[in-house]
Amino acid sequence: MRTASCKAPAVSRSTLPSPSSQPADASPGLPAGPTGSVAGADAKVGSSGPATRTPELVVVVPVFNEETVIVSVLREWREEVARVVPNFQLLVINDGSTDGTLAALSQLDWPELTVHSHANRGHGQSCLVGYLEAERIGAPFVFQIDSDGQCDPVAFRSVWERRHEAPAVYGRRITRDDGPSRRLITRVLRWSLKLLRHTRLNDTNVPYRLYHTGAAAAAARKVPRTFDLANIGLALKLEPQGFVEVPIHFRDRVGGHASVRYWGFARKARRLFRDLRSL
Ligand SMILES: Nc1nc2c(ncn2[C@@H]2O[C@H](COP(=O)(O)OP(=O)(O)OP(=O)(O)O)[C@@H](O)[C@H]2O)c(=O)[nH]1
Ligand SMILES: [Mg+2]
Repeated sequence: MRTASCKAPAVSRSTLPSPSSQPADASPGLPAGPTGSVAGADAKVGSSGPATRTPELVVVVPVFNEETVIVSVLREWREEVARVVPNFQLLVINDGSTDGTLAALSQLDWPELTVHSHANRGHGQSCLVGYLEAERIGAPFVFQIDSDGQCDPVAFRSVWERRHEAPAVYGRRITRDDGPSRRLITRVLRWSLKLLRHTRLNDTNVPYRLYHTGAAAAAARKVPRTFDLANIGLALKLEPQGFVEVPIHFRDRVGGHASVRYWGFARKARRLFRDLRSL
């Protein structure tokens, strides 16, 4: 993996092998360097501002073709996180975007912004890459959000304040603007996983999750590389260590396109239940 601070040249293409060239059960992360961690001499943050110290928090933001919203989403999150955690890093995982996402990112000259680019591997696996990178950076906490504007920074503080109660603090989408079909999907997923996996988690796929980095990275290594909705696999792996749920509001998408529509959900669900057998 190569990770570059977001200054010209803003981002570098990952030299990772494509997902299909990795063993099926390989860990989701990056090719091990001599130390078994992420390779990359350029994996540093900017030379000024809070990010020159090891950040206390890495905010992982997977992005795929969100050129219309990515800058505004990062801007609002940067403002809010800075109010709560002065020393943080924004880690954007550009998951093979083919639109102007990368160009939009390259215009941002923020010392706390780092962009990692790799060939498309999907949302969940991109998140796992972010957790492992947070571990390499040495940040004790890692927080993941989506890049489509659905995650409202207003609840961040209440999540952060619970960080010492458990290795995992999840937002739980209590109110949401993204329509009845999305609410139904979350409900069906919740009850299916309760029945099949006996989970007590209520929102296993929520993109609003704060982890103790060491715990998240260790669990990430155990989630197979082929696991599609890998954030769900990670949450289930971590559950025995305890978790906290904090009610949040979930907004509607502010631009771009939903990746999964109509029968795509049935396909995703089938894949999930197949993947769960490998967990
Ligand atoms: N769809 C998709 N999203 C990805 C991928 N990699 C990273 N992402 C990001 O993951 C987030 C979630 O994707 P969405 O398509 O919004 O999925 P969703 O939230 O279930 O769908 P909506 O409810 O329509 O927003 C977005 O911020 C994407 O930019 C990928 O390979 N596919
Ligand atoms: Mg979304």
